Amino acid sequence: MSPQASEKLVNSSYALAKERYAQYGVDTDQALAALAKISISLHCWQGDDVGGFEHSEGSLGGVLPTGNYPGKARTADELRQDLSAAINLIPGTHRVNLHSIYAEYEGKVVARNEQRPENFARWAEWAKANSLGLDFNPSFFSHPMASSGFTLSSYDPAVRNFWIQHAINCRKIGEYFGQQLGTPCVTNIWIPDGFKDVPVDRATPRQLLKDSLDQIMAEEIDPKHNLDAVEPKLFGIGSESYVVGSHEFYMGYAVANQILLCLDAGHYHPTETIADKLSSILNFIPEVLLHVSRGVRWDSDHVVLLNDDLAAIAQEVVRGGFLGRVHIGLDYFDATINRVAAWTIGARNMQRALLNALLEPLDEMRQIEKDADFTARIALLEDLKGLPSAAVWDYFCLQHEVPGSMAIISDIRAYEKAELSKRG
Ligand code: RNT
Ligand code: ZN
Repeated sequence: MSPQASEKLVNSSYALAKERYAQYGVDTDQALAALAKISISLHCWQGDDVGGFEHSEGSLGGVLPTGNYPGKARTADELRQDLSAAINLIPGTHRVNLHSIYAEYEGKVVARNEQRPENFARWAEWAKANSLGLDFNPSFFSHPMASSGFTLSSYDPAVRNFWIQHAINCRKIGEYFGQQLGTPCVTNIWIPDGFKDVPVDRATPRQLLKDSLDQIMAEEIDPKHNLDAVEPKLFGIGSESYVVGSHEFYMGYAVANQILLCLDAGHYHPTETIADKLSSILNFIPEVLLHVSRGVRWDSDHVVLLNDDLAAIAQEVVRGGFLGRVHIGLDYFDATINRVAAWTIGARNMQRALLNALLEPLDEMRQIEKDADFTARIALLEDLKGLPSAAVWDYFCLQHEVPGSMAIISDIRAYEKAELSKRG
């Protein structure tokens, strides 16, 4: 089909869809305007399987990328180029989420606990030039000082202090990103600390972690520039029996200190969803960070699908009126498929889930529930699933000058041929 014919089809399909939604009292133009305001934070680590550019020794702390699809980014320039390729296929304005292992040292190696904003100046420049926001993460892995499996909760004060200093520096780097880009950087702390087997003392490591966090957070930083988040986990590979930074631990810490809690969709029991947590937690803390991901059995990090779990997350954010208080980030790493496609498909799925939620006749749904008419509620909710949201999505892509639906794959293949296939 020619581009003109395809554009015509998108326009006429949208006109029909607009009428269908109007029957339910939903204004599709309004939904699209709301969707255009939502930024997704793209996790840079999908581009090189959480490798980073320090090439220092040490395990990933249970984070386990698998696969060997060719073409992964080997340098910061390649990673930025790949990120740009994905961003060009994602409608709207977005953000990039960095880890401290993606610093650029320009030849002279800087210790992990001595990083400074200048080591990220090229990232900030690039983000500014491309109108992107930046988010950040201290990296408590891939380093000899993390080889015991413990960092901020280590019994060894030298190890603890090393990582405390690292996190203090990272908050300053977050502040710098916020100042440079005029949008607050969310700096998120996740540590791998935990025991493979049943521990004797569950209390001391948590007391040590609390004390470390208190030292890290001691300096006040203007929330206009940097926002702090902490990320819990139920279990990891190598920490099956006990994780120091559990959900209760960090929820308590976030509430007590009025910082952000990071909810990673892959960090809970298989039947426990993060969607249900938002409306509870947001009574007690101002904002939340999401790590949208997909757990499959013991792995927490598959590419996000447009499935019921994702729909529920988007519905909770939209129905609860929480769009202004929830920072949406992605967190997964699949090395068995084209990495630009992994970013693009996951981010677009997040947007499609949000669009579906924005296309709901919320007032009517609320009234039905208030009236306790649960029969009408199930009937309406099931009915909505068949409405033509794909036509609205394609129109959104057209508005933002990116390919709609399956059309992304030809751009991804072209980029693979021109760029990724040349990498050794
Ligand atoms: C690990 C956490 C964490 C990491 C990234 C690399 O279980 O989800 O967010 O995935 O920081
Ligand atoms: Zn995460």
